[in-house]
Amino acid sequence: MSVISSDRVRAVVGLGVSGVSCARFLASQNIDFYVIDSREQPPGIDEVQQLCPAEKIFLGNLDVLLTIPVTELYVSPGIPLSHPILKQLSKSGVLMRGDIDLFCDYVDAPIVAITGSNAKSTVTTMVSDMLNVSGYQAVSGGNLGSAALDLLSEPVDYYVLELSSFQLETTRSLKAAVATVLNVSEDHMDRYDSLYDYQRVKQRVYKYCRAAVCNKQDILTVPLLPERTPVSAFTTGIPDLKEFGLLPDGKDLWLCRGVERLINTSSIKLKGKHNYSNILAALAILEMLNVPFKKDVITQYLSEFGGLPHRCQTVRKIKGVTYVNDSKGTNVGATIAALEGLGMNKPNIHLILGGDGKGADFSPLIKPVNQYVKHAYLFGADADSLEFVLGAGVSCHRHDDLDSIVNAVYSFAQVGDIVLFSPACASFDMYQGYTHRGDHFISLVRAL
Ligand code: UMA
Ligand code: ADP
Repeated sequence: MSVISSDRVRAVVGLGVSGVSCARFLASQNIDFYVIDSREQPPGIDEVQQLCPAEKIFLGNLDVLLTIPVTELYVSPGIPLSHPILKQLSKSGVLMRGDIDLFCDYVDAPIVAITGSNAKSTVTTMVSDMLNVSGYQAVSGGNLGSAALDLLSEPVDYYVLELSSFQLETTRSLKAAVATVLNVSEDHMDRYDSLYDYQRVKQRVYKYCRAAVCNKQDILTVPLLPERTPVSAFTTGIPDLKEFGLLPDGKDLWLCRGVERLINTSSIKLKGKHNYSNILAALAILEMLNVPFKKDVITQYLSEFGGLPHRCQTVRKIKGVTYVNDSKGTNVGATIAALEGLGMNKPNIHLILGGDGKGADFSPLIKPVNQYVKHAYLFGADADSLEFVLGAGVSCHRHDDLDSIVNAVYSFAQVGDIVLFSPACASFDMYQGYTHRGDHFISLVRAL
């Protein structure tokens, strides 16, 4: 049963980036709301105190939610819906929504919705950039950059949203013009019961979409949609008709659509098959939006786009050794992609990894590590588990921190080697986030 507007009692739960964006937006629409955060001093409290009367702000725990007559909550992505208070409220009929749902209530331009375990930020950025160079007005945000609601103030042709599984848990009103799940591999296993449970949440992005794009090489991304909904696919293999893929021709490698050659990879700045896959996904999304392919401007763009910071970025070369920062490699799938992207015929990679594994199974790393890695350097909360899994195939060196690893690797590495910092883990055991961790690595390498 839907409640009429005046019966709706709203509460914003969590005062991080997304919670504050909800509070800011509701206040701008003159809609009343409560604010609750389990922390005594949440990050967004100062701003929210300007937006909401003091008697409607509750800090310290979520219990108060059981005593106020709420009908709908805007739950921050960092709070799992399995939280006992939220579960109890949900059972009694309280609607669990999120910032993306609120955004969908007010949005008036088509949405491109992008999720996946890896490559979301890269593909989101490329789609938005490609739309802009093709003559459209597009903005991007969501799990990347600005919160979705903060994008609503300006008129645009397209919103390109990166959506995390956490955001999708509370999203039910999304009707994307094009939706995609780029890939699915284990992540956030400390929050989900199984890979299936996680994949089911990712697949929510497809609900009610007008068109979909999936990864032909990853069955977990394939949508279950009514037959009338068009679905396009990308692959790093040779594509079937109308699919996007790679076509080798002598020494050349082409991005193509079916048999049509679109762009020679030699004119693309980003390297590695995983990056070609990301570009193909972006091109497939543009086609599903009916945006004409402007070869010249897209090729020009791809010849200049060097990727986002902390994703397989070369920091510097010292004495013939290349140092690469991939601090955004926060799960096993990302580190495998980095190894496969950089790996050569003989093992020449010094891999630095460790941190909080979020409950992941590290064993998929064994094969690429044995193939491409000379030495592994381990640190952080899950160093023991990593050594247990990788130790039989490669020499593992344990360290207390990144400083000591960078010093050690400097003395071990030889001309032609690559030092790859791709932790396969989240950073929160030792850092404020992947950016903080990556910046630390960069500063250590620059100081060598
Ligand atoms: N928290 C509490 N009590 C509360 C509310 C939050 O302890 O009452 C804690 C959470 O457990 C979490 C932290 O506060 O540890 C931050 O949670 P949040 O929901 O307040 O996070 P926001 O600041 O709103 O940022 C979120 C996304 N963060 C998460 O999903 C954890 C940001 O993605 C996103 O950019 C932002 O919304 C805007 O949409 C970051 C992220 O790490 C980059 N995302 C994960 C990922 O990419 O793997 C999903
Ligand atoms: P996300 O936003 O999903 O975390 P990013 O674009 O920030 O994605 O990239 C995160 C990590 O995934 C980086 O370490 C990057 O090197 C790696 N990566 C990029 N493309 C792919 C891909 N197609 N498959 C697997 N990993 C990838």
